[in-house]
Amino acid sequence: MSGAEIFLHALEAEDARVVFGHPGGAVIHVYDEMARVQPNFEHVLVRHEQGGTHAAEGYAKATGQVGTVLVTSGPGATNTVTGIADAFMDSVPIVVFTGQVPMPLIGNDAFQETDTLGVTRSITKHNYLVRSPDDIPRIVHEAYHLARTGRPGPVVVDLPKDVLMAEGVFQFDEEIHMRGYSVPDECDEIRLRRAVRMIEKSQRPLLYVGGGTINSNAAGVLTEFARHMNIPVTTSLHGLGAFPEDDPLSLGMLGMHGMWWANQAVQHADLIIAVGARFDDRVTGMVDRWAPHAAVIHIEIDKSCISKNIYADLAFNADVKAVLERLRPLVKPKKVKRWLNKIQDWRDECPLTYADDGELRPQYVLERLRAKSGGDAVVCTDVGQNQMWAAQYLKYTQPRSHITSGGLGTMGFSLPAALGAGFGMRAYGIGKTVISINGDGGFMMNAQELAVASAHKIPLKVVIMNNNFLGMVRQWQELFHENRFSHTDLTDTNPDFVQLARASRCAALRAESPDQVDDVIEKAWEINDRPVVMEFRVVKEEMVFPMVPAGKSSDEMITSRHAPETFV
Ligand SMILES: Cc1ncc(C[n+]2csc(CCOP(=O)(O)OP(=O)(O)O)c2C)c(N)n1
Repeated sequence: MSGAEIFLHALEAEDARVVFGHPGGAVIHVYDEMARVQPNFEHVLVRHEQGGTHAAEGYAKATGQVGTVLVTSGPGATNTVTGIADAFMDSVPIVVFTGQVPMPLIGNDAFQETDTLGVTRSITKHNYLVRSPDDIPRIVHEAYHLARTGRPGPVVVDLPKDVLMAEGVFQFDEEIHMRGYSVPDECDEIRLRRAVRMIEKSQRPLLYVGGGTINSNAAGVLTEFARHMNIPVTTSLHGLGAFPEDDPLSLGMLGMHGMWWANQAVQHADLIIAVGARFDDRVTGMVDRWAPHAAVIHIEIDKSCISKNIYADLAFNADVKAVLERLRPLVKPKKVKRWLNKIQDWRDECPLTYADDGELRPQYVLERLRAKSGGDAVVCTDVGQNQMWAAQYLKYTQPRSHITSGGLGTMGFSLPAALGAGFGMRAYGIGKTVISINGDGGFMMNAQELAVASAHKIPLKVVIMNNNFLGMVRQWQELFHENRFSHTDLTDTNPDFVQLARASRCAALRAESPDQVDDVIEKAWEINDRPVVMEFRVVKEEMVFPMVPAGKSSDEMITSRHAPETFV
């Protein structure tokens, strides 16, 4: 059979239920075989390859399975680069198959030739150039294995056109033989005993939980561990949902736009147990002054993250779930009433607030969305203010219920990610509503994928927080650039979002004042045969607070635009 047909069978062997793709010359034989063979996966024709990669990310994050992308060579491949980089930063398991010019033409500046391996080398866990059709099953199998194991991430497989056309045999070997790749498991008795001593000694312990906990499917074990130990939990942006935010031990998110009390807890803790987290600069602010009194235990699958930003006094380079399961029976509950009381005082001192003055504010919209969904939803957020408010005001109680672009901060992520999550819900029979939260700027960056959602009747609830500004940049311009709003005002250039949505065959609703919000949400929840876009015309000048200004430390948070001049 042809390399193209072998490739389709290799995808079936990986149980790739949904493939987000876009055809072109280099992969035309694969698309031809798809029409002929009718493989048992669903191919979704995205309208831009970047959308395809984010859709694969959303699918992967919502289901815990590997996402799959198929594109042509040259521009098809380069259009995936942002999504690949995004998946690399955020540890999302996706495999991207790129067409390539025929092998004899590689290096000739052939039509639609790009050095895809070169371009993606630094943003993939691994990448392959396939040289023979017989190698396809092994390489595809390795690619999925690499993407999902250890610290998950993207893998690229470059498929030259002549390899897809050549004849070969489909031979599938379940076993993986890869030299030089293994998943670390540094969790020995000595480390465990040291961890127990450090936990016993501490009086102000804090769990700092990141997305690695969700990747490791360890949210349940972590929750049980924290409750058993009576240790408060703060999460990074990607850790949201790893620990239920309605639990009294939950402090919510920490970091730049985290909860004031969570950052206070960090600054006063005497022990930080970092679980599947990487001490990103949005978490730590100025590293020299972060958690000055705390010893650090770091549980992390990626060795390169250990002691990179924050020194770990004790490290487990191992799977989060495995370590927590072994540690749990060795530790006794902590008596930390004074510590918990102190945190409660901080909560009371500086709660999250916004003005209640009759204007339509994004925080109110999010509170009403939360009331409607009851937390039983998968929420995909974009980048900017909408992302931070959604992290603050939608309370997450389940793993895989919050999906965002954290590391790369990719505007245009939310809508295609939600599309992928929607397909994931369908493929795995998960009955959750998928909500996509967007700013008006970011929405325009991948708005073309609305048509795909409506074509497939994916009932996304798409929210546009329209402040007619690139809001987060506007916020920085107001705070740090003396109100010079250079190229951030979109008032006269935004489209009519309701018309745009209707032109894409979606339902569309708009609210312009707080009293219209519930009505719009109610109506949106009644529509389940297509996507529905809700435009909320919110005030322009709202800012996200609290905030650690860039380069400041976690105890220098500002809480309003009139707050101390610490940041000037
Ligand atoms: C692809 C990309 N380009 C630029 C930026 C820089 N950036 C970060 S937030 C932001 C403004 C986002 O505006 P909008 O989408 O309207 O959301 P809001 O902040 O108003 O919620 C920009 C331009 C980015 N993160 N990603």
